[in-house]
Amino acid sequence: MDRSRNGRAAESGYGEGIRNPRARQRAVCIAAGPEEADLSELRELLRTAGVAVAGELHQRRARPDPDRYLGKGKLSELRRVVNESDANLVACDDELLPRQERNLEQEVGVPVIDRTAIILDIFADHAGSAEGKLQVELAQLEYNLARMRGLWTHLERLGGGIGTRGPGETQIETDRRLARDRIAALKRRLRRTGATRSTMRRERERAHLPTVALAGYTNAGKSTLLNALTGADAGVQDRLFHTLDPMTRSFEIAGRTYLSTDTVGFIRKLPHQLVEAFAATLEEAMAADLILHVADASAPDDELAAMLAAVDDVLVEVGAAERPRLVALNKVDVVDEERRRELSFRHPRAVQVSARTGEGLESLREAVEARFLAQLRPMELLVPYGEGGSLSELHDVAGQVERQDTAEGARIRARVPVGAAPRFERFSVNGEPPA
Ligand SMILES: Nc1nc2c(ncn2[C@@H]2O[C@H](COP(=O)(O)OP(=O)(O)OP(=O)(O)O)[C@@H](O)[C@H]2O)c(=O)[nH]1
Ligand SMILES: [Mg+2]
Repeated sequence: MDRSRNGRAAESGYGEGIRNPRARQRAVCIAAGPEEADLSELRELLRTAGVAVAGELHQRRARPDPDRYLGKGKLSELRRVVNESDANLVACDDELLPRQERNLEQEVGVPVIDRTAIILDIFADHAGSAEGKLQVELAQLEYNLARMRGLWTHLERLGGGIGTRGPGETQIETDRRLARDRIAALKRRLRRTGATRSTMRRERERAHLPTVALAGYTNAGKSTLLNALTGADAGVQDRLFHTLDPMTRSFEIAGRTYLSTDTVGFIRKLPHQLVEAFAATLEEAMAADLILHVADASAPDDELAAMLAAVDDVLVEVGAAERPRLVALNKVDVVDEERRRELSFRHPRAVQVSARTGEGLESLREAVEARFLAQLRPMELLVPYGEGGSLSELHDVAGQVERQDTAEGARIRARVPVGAAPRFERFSVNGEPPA
């Protein structure tokens, strides 16, 4: 629930804890791996999910224990930390195998939830559109089916808190078949909504407007940047995965109209169930002429590098590896001069911007335009006055044009995006199109 939007917390007069049962959940975060884990992102995920963090515990080992995730000794330490901190949940930074999860729960005596389940829960909470809800439900079912638990979380939201939604274990076995049927039905429905979307895309393509997709780590400021560029009013929140549904808005650079799409953010170890469920949406959004990769420049260097790489990975997964890309290092308003210099040294081709203050947006527009200039074809046209429709279309795709009115029609010099050029070919007076 978007608290700021429904404003219920303020009106009800009840504390968060009463209105939101998850506020009473207190989790101990755990991670196991060869390097000391940075659990700040898991904390952020939990904060977004409304769960308090009561403590954390790392274990350095080559790889997690295949049966219990942690080693024997660490397990008793975990029991102690859970007791001492009065936690009622354990949150794991990795996706757990079903048996690791079961064994951990038995050993520690409180519910255990993994990174994937937390992300799925946040997505379920933030999904707004019908399609988004179907996609999240599909991902949750796939995840739950593998663990034979809480299969009907999507139908019966008991509100018992993260990881505890659903009527319990009793019906699970008998419901497996129903779950598979439901998965098949969801896939069918998603294919149908996907078909509607591609119709919409064809409409857009017919307009031949150049498209810019915003991609980036969750919370990097994609929606804020969409708003700054286009004057849209996309929702902005300091929480992870605020945006789930794509939003497309137009903006102008030098009189030429561009379309920009904001969509779901990425994260390290993005659950594959979600990537699959959102694949159609993501593929479509990322099939843009240019991908504007928005990154949070206020993050420390290693974190920034890891986030940039995580986004690149997802782009590969959704088949957008080959698309032209431009990096926008956002939030430079909170970055000092020295760090800015360092950033421009490390990322010489990136544009430093602040979607919040508007700083650097002009350079960003120029950089976007520069990418498209290479894809523009200079054309000299003679458009008869009777072709008013073509003329206004030309203005949309070509922006500023040189125009001279003659007896036969409007003589126009314009730089037309190569995709749109063929439609104006019949008015061309500058001979053969270049090969
Ligand atoms: N200081 C600063 N904060 C920013 C800037 N741009 C965005 N933010 C903040 O960063 C947070 C996330 O911004 P969003 O625009 O919602 O980020 P997003 O990438 O769309 O995030 P998701 O949709 O959740 O993936 C919000 O608190 C914004 O106010 C910026 O240029 N400077
Ligand atoms: Mg957003």
